[in-house]
Amino acid sequence: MFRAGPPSHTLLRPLLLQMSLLLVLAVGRGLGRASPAGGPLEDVVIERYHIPRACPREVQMGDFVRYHYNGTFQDGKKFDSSYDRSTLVAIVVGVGRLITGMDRGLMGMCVNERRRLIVPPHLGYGSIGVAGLIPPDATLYFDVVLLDVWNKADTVQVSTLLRPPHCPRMVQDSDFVRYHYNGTLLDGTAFDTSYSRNHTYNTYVGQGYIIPGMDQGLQGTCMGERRRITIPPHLAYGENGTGDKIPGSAVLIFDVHIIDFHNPADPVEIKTLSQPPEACNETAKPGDFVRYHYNCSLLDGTKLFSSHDYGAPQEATLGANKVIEGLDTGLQGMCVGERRQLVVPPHLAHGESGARGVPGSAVLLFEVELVSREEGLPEGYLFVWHEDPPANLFEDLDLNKDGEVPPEEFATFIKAQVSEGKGRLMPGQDSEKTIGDMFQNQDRNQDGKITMEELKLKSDEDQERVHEEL
Ligand SMILES: [Ca+2]
Ligand SMILES: [Ca+2]
Repeated sequence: MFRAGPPSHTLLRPLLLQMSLLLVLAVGRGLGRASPAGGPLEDVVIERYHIPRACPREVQMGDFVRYHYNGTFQDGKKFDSSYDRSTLVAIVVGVGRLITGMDRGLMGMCVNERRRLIVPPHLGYGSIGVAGLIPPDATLYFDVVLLDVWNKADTVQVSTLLRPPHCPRMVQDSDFVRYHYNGTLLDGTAFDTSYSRNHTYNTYVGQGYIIPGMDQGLQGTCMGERRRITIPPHLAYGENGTGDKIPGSAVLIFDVHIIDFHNPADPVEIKTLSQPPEACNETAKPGDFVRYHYNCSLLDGTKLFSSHDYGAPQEATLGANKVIEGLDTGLQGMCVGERRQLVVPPHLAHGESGARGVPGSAVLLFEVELVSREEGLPEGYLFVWHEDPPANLFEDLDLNKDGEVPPEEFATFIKAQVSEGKGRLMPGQDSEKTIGDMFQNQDRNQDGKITMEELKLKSDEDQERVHEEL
């Protein structure tokens, strides 16, 4: 019974409000003093018939509680029940908003504890009662179960369930975190879990995208950490609650597991694991054609891809937008034989939407080994001479001296240049295709043969273009 109950309790409320003055008088007369008849007044009788094994907190004066109760008379007849209204009582204890018997009877209670209270009339509705509901001088019997307790002064409580031994970095404001969680009320009722969706919860921290208690509670977590975050309602969903699972004025417990986090300003994190025994003069750079082995996983250890699954190294031309940006960056500057670990944030990997097998916004962990490196050509070039090109290039190309160069002559000549070590083709592409492309470039009228007038070195072309622009 309470004086200022929830709105659903409208019938009883006016009566109870009228009662309050009388009750104050009754209490003032009664407690610990002599009864009008001269004998001592009895106190509320408390029977704790179920005490939960763990009781991290007991109800104190001024705490906010949520509980269910059944109220009966001595003969067992029910006069009131929160169960009938399907709503827990949510109220402050010990400040005179409840009948004194209930204020006292709830003190020291644990969440999920069950009590029977016997409230004598002077701690209930006194010698007047409540018209039509409680007769005068009624002793009241309450069966109470406590489901929630918090205080306006409460802050977010954090307890570490598992902290990884290695924690080089902790979550801070503006980081983007992916985590799993189980959400329960204080009495253990589950209200939500990310595991059922088989998808992490992803959010920025400290930016107001989530409830304030969570924004605070995620601060300082490590990759892989498991943490319990207990949030009072004023830092969660307040008096109104949300949805049909989180009632008003409820304390929320989140057991979170941090999968990964990053900051949108993060670069690729590069760590050399081992260097080749011999000194390395030249390292991989944009344009180079490289072969590398790699293992790719998520930060929680989930394996995603490995070049070892294919039995051959991965191949790529660096700086050509062939691999994700973070990997491209991480391969640059490597010696052949070097091994590196790369931590690649999602904005340099597969972004918010992810890719096949890669969750959205996932940070990727690579272990790479550079197997080989072929010097790239300057941008836009398919073939370069190591020294000056032949003085009479067209004559050299025109093997049968008929004044024109068909594809066969062209290919024969270029291949000879390569095999004699005079020049080289762009690495990383089938040489027939490259030579075909070169021919197409030179056969400017597309008639299948190159003439003396058509033939032009790219370096000369570029030179001309510069002049034209000037
Ligand atoms: Ca010819
Ligand atoms: Ca032509």
